[in-house]
This record gives sequence, C-alpha cells and structure tokens, in this order.
Amino acid sequence: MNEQPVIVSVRHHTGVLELNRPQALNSLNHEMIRIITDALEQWREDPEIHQVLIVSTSPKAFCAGGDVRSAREGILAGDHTEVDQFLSDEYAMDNLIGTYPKPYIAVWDGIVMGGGLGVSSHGSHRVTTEKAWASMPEMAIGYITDVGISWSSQRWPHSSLAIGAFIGLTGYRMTAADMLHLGLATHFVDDAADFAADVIGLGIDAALGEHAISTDAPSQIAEWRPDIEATFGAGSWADIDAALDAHPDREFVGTVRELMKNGSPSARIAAAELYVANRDAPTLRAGLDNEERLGELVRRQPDFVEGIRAVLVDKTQDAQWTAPHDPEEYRAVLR
Ligand code: QUE
Repeated sequence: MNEQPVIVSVRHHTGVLELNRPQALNSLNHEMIRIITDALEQWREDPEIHQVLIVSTSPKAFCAGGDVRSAREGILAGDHTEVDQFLSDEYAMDNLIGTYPKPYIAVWDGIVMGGGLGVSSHGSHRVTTEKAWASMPEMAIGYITDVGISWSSQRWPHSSLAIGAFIGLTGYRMTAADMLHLGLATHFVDDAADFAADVIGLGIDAALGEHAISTDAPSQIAEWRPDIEATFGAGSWADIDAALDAHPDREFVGTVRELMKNGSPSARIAAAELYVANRDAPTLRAGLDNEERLGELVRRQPDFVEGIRAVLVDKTQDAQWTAPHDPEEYRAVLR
C-alpha cells in the first residue's frame, strides 16, 4: 500500500512525480502542493536530475483540479487565511513549473481540469493521448479561471485572447485534437505508460522519437475559430454577451449559451475582466498575481461556496447565484 498523495522518486536521471489520490481524481490538496514544490526545488540545482516527469496513478484522471471541497469547508468555518495560503502556494508552484530550467514533461491520459492544467501545462512538454480531455470549469463553482491559465491560454502557440476567454468562460472540454491544434499539447502518443517508461529509460528526445505520432482527429475549436474570434475577443462580459447576440451563426451561439447556462453570472463578469487584464500582463507571475488578488475577492462572495455545494457536495446542479456584480468591483483589484 502506498498512501502518499504524490509519490516522489528518482529513476536514472529523471525526477518522477506520480499523482496518487485516485479516489479524489487526484484533486490537489495543500499537502500535495507542498510535496511537489519541495521536490522541484530540490531537483532544480541537482546536476544528477536532467528532467522531471509528472504522471498519474489513476487510469481515469491526470488531475481534476484543486481540493475545493476542503476550501469550502475552511471558508464555512470562517478560516479564509488557510484557504488563501493554499491557493497562494498552488500559484507559486505553477510559477515554479512555468520558469523551471529543465525539461518538465507531463503525460495526459484522462481528465485534466483546473489545477491539473496548472501543475502540468506550464512545463516544456505536454504530451497527450486520445483518452485525455481538458477543461477550465470554474464558472460552474462561482470562481475564476486561475492556476495561470487566464494568462497562458491566450499565449499557447495557436491561441488568442478570444480562444482563452472562450475556454475560461464556457468550460468547454478540449479533446486531444483541440489541445494539439492550440499548441496546449505539444505531442501526441498512443500509450502513456510505454511513453513514460521510455522518457525515463531513453530521455525525452529519444522517447518522443520513438512514440510521437500524428492524429487526424478533427478539432472542434479549429472549426469554431472564426466564430470564437468574432465573439469572445470583445472584452468585458457585457461586450461578449452583445457580440453573441449579434453573431449570425445561431447554432454556434446556441451551443456556447448551453455550455454557459449553469455558470455564475458574476464569475463570468470577473473572468472576462481578468482575461483583459492578463492580455497585457508581462509574465506568468504577473498573470498569477492578478488571479490571486481577484480570487481572494471572489472567494469572499457567496457564489463560491454555493457553487461548490451545488456541483461537488450535493451534486444537485441547482446553484442559486447572486445578482450579477458590477465589473468595476473586479477591475479595482486587477493591474
Ligand atoms: C469546477 C472545479 C472543480 C470541479 C468541478 C468544477 C475542481 C475539482 C473537482 C473535482 C472533481 C472530482 C473529484 C474531486 C474534485 O471538480 O476544482 O475531488 O473527485 O477539484 O465544476 O474547479
């Protein structure tokens, strides 16, 4: 039995992180953030460590996000400071990965949501199989697009403000084909375990030479790109909403309205402001700083505990959202 939530090992010259809380789909708690951060800090300057590999022991999930159920309990108990520290430490870990001086290789072979993208997508190699899908589902819990993704999703090699905002505001589930199309995923392989074994045995470049293949699966985001650019790049949520109302492809509009129908209206307003602010933020750290300040504000509003209740505690999908907040309230904490 191995009960560590992250199994840390060194094999040959590879630092290996195995996410190992499968009963919670590897959702990241504070202990896991600390284990990963400590290992990465140790390996950073260690000449014996040539690369870092992060994988999951769960056949279903790479990582389904942050442990927001515990965050809700902390807030209900009146303890915002522990929750603030947890998210602050998680964002610092995301930045450590985004600025890591060695190859950081993530293998996606199942669900990747929220914090799961934070702990993997800021690294140099994001390798996906056909079984993976990824989303930023925070609107459903009355939160904001975070873990650096409101910044980086605008900067993936084939992305834009509009595509980033589309992903954050709709929670759309990206397929492997979508991730490759956007440059969120850098490579596609057939078998995650075989590839990971060769990363350790041969090194990343030789393993990619052995395993990287192409896929001809179509990307829905590629097909929607003109529609997304015409609508989700508009700026504030009010501007995006108006652009959707005016957009001629009503089938596209109906599909995205359906994706957004359960989300918090205030969270959409806050996230749209965050995307605009992070368009001009110079570094991942600056983008995370905006998320951190906005997140501290939004977690103190009622939609956050209510959204987690409806989606993850009671699982009744019946959140009673507050009336939409003024975007100026959110703009005030963004730089
Ligand atoms: C928004 C989120 C999360 C989410 C669903 C959302 C999130 C998260 C989980 C999750 C899912 C399954 C689990 C689990 C957590 O779902 O952050 O422990 O078993 O961790 O709509 O932000």
